[in-house]
Amino acid sequence: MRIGISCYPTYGGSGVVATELGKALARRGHEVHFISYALPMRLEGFHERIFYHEVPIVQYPLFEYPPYDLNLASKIVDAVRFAHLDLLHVHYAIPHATSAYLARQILAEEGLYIPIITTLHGTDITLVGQDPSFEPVVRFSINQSDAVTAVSEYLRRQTEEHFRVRVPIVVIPNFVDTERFRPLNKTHFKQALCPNGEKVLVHVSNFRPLKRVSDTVHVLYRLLDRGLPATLLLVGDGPERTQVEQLCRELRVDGHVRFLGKQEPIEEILAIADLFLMPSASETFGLAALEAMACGVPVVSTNAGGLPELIRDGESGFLCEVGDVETMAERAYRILTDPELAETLKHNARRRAVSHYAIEHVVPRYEALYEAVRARQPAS
Ligand code: GMT
Repeated sequence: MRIGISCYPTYGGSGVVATELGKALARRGHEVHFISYALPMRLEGFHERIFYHEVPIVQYPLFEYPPYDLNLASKIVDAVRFAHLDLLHVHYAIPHATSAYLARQILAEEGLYIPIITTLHGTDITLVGQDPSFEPVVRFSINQSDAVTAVSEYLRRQTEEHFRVRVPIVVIPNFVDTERFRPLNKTHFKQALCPNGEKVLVHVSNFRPLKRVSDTVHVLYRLLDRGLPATLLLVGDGPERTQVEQLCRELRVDGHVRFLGKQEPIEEILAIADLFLMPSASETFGLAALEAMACGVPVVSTNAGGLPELIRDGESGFLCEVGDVETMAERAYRILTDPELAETLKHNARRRAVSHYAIEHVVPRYEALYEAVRARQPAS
């Protein structure tokens, strides 16, 4: 098949999922065309069946805000016409599903029908999508899609509750490359970062307020207070960065925190982690936690959104109430001071990632959906 994929190319789970899916589809013999305003972050290297169509962002004195959605729709039209795409798979509804719909309407005038599969990821439904300034457009674009998927049961329910959707929503969970993300021995790296045998806590996010990055610092503070030597590695960057740095200084734990910025490859960092922290206020799936689990790292997270679908409380990590840093710190302390418990959680985390979320189990579900959508496609 010739598949067009549109996604955000920046640091974020939906772009990661879209890119990893595209790469996997190409390995399985499909031709994949990424359509975005920049090269997706994980689209490194060269593959004979992967193509990239850059959407130009046209500046014009009248445009205080350049209309990216229209540039994207035009680029999709161009890719469908000249690369003869069979279908479009768009990730994150805003604006991708809407631009895809517009492109489909334009192409229909030429007698071409391009089916649209929309994958809902998170705040396109749970936060920004529900804002009245987006809501009617999001609902319309979802309803116009030929198929809609959600990354968790939680997200499916949220979409059905908040949007009057007419199309059935298929849950296809996120996935992980369990070969790339696997337990690795990086003793030298660990010794360099933690020369005194400190325990390593890792958090990865785009530092938006809903990620509650400050809570990781409060957890660290409590661990140090209980006399446990520990280092917190903060991976990623975003709007909360300055505030988190400030908190580290106020709590006098700045010497125990390393801001690593937007790092790839994350698996090298996860290889030295004793614990992964995800204190999010909302999370439809929690891809970063899944990548940690695949590396055999236990997770202490909140019980928000879709996280209980991913993490089994007491088996592959621990779930806590949002904002309850006391309990998070207590669970973290238990894991970091009880080698037997840590070993069990590590083993279970890796096993769950492999048995439920391995890329080779999940990608065929998208392929089956593509086939089903094409089978009911109107003749063009
Ligand atoms: O919706 C967002 O906040 C952004 C989105 C992204 O592009 O990173 O994240 C969502 O999609 C990820 C991939 O499916 C999920 O793993 C994240 O849980 C989800 N984020 C939220 O729900 C906050």
